[in-house]
Amino acid sequence: MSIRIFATWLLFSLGCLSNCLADRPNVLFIAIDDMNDWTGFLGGHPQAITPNMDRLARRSVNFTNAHCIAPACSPCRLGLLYGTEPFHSGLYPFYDHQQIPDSVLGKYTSLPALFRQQGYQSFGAGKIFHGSVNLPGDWDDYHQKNQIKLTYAAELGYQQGDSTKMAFCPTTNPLEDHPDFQVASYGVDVLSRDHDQPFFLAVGIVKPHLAFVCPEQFFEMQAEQVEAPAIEPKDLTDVPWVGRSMVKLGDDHKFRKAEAWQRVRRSYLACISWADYNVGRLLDALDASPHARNTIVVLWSDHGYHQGEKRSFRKFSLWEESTRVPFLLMDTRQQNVPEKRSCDEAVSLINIYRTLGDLCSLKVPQYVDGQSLAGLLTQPDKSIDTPAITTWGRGNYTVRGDRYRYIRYFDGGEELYDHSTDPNEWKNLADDSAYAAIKSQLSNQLPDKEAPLVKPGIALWNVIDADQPEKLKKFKNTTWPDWLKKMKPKLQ
Ligand SMILES: [Ca+2]
Ligand SMILES: [Ca+2]
Repeated sequence: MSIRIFATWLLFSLGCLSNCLADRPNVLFIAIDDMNDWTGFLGGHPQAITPNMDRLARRSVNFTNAHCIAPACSPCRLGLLYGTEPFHSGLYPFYDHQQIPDSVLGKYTSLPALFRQQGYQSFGAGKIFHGSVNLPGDWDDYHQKNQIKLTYAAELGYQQGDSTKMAFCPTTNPLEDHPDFQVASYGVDVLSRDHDQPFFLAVGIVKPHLAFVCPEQFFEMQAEQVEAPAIEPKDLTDVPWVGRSMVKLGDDHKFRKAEAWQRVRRSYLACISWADYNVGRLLDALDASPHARNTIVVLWSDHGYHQGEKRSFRKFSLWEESTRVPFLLMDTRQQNVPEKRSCDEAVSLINIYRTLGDLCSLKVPQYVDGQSLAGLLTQPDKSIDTPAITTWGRGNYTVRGDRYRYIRYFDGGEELYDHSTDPNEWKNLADDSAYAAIKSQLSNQLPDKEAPLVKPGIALWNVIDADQPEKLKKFKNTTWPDWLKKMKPKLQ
């Protein structure tokens, strides 16, 4: 190639590259921590106050039957950000991002790294991975949080001793002292600037994660009396052992004893409104920015949350309360789209990686699980082929379809629920022969090969799974009546 032809080719290529980049949308990626369906747009609690997320939902495809990859921060985020199911990667338990061996990380490309490698600038703030760390290759810029001590007004809520984690009350600090405010401010700053390259901006909001504390004005918004979710006291009698071992009976017992459930739930709703406020600041900044018509917005929570259902608190289980998550996808390049587009098909967060890759014309590595949901932005009733599987420890899985949930534990224990007649998952139909065909159709979607744990020794402290079957021994010779007798004080 002569120098002149090469120069012409180079100019042409650079011109094409800059044009192609200029056409690519930016991404605002909003991760919320531990937020279940207690939002206005999902209707999981009648007193949820989330005007900002609701307005985003009106302009988005609202996935009303979306489920997490794993019901815990770390494995769900690793699955989503590396695009790999735990049963393919072996990343079942909790790993802080920097704990993962290089031999594993080398096989995968993180979502921010994917964007960086293909012409984007990547900006991150707050909890994106588990453990706010900045690994080489992920971010052009990552906001380091400024830890300011928060003061709790425990007398206006509930606190277990002087625990900084088990606190459910307002703070007395100004808004600016709270990490989520600072993280959103960083996002506002990035959105408000002009950029030479398209950007991938990830903002990780930590509330409503424990402690359930936030500025007092968000408590004042909530009614004093908060409705309890529907709870069946004998719900656990038809749940197999492994499932029962996932229940946080101790928390339920403490909250009952202290008559604190009401204050716990009210604090959770307040923290969701606080998260919503910070989402609103990001949306306002985007609307006022030069990027208002060329940005994809995706909002998701890493898993759901029990608030007393199945006598449990927190996540760490395979039932609807733990797996169902808010998931919104908006493309601001679309104008005059109908409001309230919703997709009711069961869908997993595993699909976010391929979806963003597709919308931003990125080359996605072949290993990545899931499918692109980009087509749903124009056809929300398009079918989704990939099953919504949630993994909790090696060997414990649930698959959610449009009507049924099927659970299978590592030791063969099973549950089956029909959401058309039993939205609370109270009646386990797994042993009913009338449902045998449905059960086998759902169980066929579960993985038949499971990757070994990435790092033996790091296991799930509170989950009995195929890598720690010895934990089940302590239950093996216990009959249900024995267990009930032992647990009776806690089950009152
Ligand atoms: Ca979480
Ligand atoms: Ca039950």
